[in-house]
Amino acid sequence: KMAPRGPQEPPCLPALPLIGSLLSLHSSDPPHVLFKELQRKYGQTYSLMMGSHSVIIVNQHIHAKEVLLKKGKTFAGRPRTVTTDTLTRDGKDIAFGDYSPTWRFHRKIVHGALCMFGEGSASIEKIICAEAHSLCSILSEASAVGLALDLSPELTRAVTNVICSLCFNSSYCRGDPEFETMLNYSQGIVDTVAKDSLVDIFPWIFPNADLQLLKQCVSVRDQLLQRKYDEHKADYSDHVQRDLLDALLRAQRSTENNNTAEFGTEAVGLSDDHLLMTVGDIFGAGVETTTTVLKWAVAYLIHHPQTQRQIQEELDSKVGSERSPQLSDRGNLPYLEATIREVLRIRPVAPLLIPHVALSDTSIGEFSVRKGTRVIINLWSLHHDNKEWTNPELFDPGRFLNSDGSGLMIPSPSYLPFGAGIRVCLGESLAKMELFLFLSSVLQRFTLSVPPGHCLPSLEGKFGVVLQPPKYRVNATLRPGWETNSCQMC
Ligand code: HEM
Ligand code: PLO
Repeated sequence: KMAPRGPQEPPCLPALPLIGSLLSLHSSDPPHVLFKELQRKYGQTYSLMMGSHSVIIVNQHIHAKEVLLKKGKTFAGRPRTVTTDTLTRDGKDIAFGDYSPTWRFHRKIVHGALCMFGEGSASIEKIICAEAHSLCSILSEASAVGLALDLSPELTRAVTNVICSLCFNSSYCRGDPEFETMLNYSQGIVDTVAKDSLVDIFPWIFPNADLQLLKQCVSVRDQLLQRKYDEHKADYSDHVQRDLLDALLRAQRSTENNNTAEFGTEAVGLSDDHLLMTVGDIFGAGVETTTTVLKWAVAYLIHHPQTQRQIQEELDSKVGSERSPQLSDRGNLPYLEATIREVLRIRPVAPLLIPHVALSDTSIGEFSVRKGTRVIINLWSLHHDNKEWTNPELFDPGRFLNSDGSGLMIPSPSYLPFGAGIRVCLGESLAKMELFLFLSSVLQRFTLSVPPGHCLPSLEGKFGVVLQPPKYRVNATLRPGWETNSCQMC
C-alpha cells in the first residue's frame, strides 16, 4: 500500500501492480510518448513509483526550467542504477556521476579542456573539415558507380575520428579492425545502458540478458580505453599539450597540489579511473549523439527534397563552389542552421535527458518534492507541445526563421535540445560545429535521395539512451558543376 500523500504532492499514478497493467495497455508506445500521453489523465507534472523509487515526470517548460535552471543545484543529482554503475565504475564519470565536490571539480576541468580545443581554436575546425572531406570522397566513389550507401558506418567513422583527434590525437582508416570493434561494443551499450531505471514500469524493455551483454561490451571498451590511456601516459610531457587527454593528465597532476580552498574541505583528487571514465563519456557522447543527429538529418532531408534544395541554394549563393564551407559561414547560412535546430526539436537525441535527483526537500511549482525523488524531464513533450508549436509533428525549419527568412529565432521557450543549467551538455558547441560542417560540405556537393525501388526511411525512433533512427540507404548524386574533380582540397 502507498503512504497517504498530502494535497501538495503531484498527482500520483496508481500503485505498482496497477501501473503494470495500466501501462501495458500502451505497450506499443516508447516511454517518452507514453509519458506525454499520461498528461491527459494526470496533468502536466505527475509522479509514479518505479519499484521503491518515487519519480516525477515533468512535461512542460516552466517546470522543466525550474528544475534545470532556477533550482539547478538542488536537482543536480543522478540516480545510481546497476547499468550505469557497470558502465562508469560506480559513477566516476561526469554524465552519470552523482553531484559531489569531486564531480564539480571534474566537470570544471573537462569543460576547460573542451573549451581549449573547442570553438575559436583553428585546430578543431581543421580536423572536422578534413573528416568532412574524406566523407565526401566516399560519397563520390559510391555515386560514381551508382551504389546505394548505408551512411551510418561512414558518418560514425567521421565523427569518431573527430573525437579521436581531440582526445588521443589519432584516427581510424576505413576497415580498421579496432574501429569495427568499437562500433560493436558501442551499439551494445546504447541498446542496454540506463534502461534499468525504467524497468519497473516497462519490464519488457530490459530483459535480463541485456545486463550480460552490457558487461561484455563494457569490458571490451575498457580494455581499448585503457590501452590508449597507457600509451598516452607513457609519453606525456608537462610542456606540450597534444590533446584533451594531455589536458586532463595535467589537471590531475596539478591537483596533487592542494585545491581544498575552492572546493571545500573534502579532498577532491582525480583518480586514473575518473580520467578513464571521462574519456569514455566524451567518446561515447561525442560519437553516439552527433552521429544520431546526422542520421536523422539525412532521413528528414530525403523526405523533404525542397528543404534540401533551399539549403543548396543558400550554399550556392553564400559560399559558392570555389571553396569548402567553414565555420565563419555559419552566420550567413540561416536556413541550414534552422534545419539543424528543427532536427534537434523533432527528434531530440535524449528525449528524457538523463534522470535528475533532488538533493534536498524542495518543490516544483506548487508541488512539494522530497529529497531523493528522481525527476525525468520529458523533452519529447516540451518539443511536441501543441500549445507552444504549431503542428509539432510537422518538419518545418521555417519555424526557426523570422518573417522574411533572413535571421534565426527560437519561437518558443519550450526548446532545450542540450538541456540547461549545471547539468547542461558539455559538448554543445562541438556538436554544433560538426553538424554544420558535415551537412554543409555534403550538401554543397551532393543531392541525397532514396535509391530507386526503396521506401523512404521510417521516421519512428527506437528508444534507448539515445533515440535512434532506423537503418536506411541513400543515393548521393553529385550536383551539376561537381561532376569533374573540382574539389579545392584535392
Ligand atoms: C549531457 C544533448 C553532444 C557530452 C547531455 C544532455 C543532453 C545532451 C540532453 C543531458 C542534460 C541533462 O541531463 O540535464 C546532446 C545533444 C548532442 C550532444 C543533442 C548532439 C547534438 C555531445 C557531445 C559531447 C557531449 C559532442 C562531448 C564532447 C555530454 C556530457 C554530458 C552531456 C559529458 C553530461 C553532463 C552532466 O551530466 O553534467 N547532452 N549532447 N554531448 N553531454 Fe551532450
Ligand atoms: C553511448 C555508448 C558509449 O559506448 C558509452 C556512452 C557514454 C556516454 C553517454 C553515451 C553512451 C550516450 C549519450 C549520453 C552520453 C552521456 C551524455 C549523453 C547519455 C551511453 C546524453 C545525450 O545525454
